Amino acid sequence: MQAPEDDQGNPQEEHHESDVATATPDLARPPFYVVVLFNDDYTPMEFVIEVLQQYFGLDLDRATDVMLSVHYQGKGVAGVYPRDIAETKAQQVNRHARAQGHPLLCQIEPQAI
Ligand code: TYC
Repeated sequence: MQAPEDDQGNPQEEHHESDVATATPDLARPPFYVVVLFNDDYTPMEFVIEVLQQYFGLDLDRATDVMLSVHYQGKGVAGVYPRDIAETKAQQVNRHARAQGHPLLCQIEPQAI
């Protein structure tokens, strides 16, 4: 295939959409992560409320709201933190839940822009 030329016959750089999209991948990464709780059929509601109070600093009313939102919607945000803190909190919650015999799942996701 012939290289593209401008109207003077000089070779031209080809530009693709993908070049632009990958030009600054690290700058586009959000620095904050959301800690997400997932619903399941077995973890007691009271346990989830306690987790939200103890690990995420929510008061009883807010913890109850978030727990019910997870229960009905399938997932919900417990908090938003820099990545290291978000990872640590998710690990702590999963370890605590497993130690108490509950399947409660906590994961982190990059914060939506
Ligand atoms: N669905 C659970 C129940 O009915 C309660 C629950 C809420 C579990 C939130 C997990 O992240 C969760 N006991």
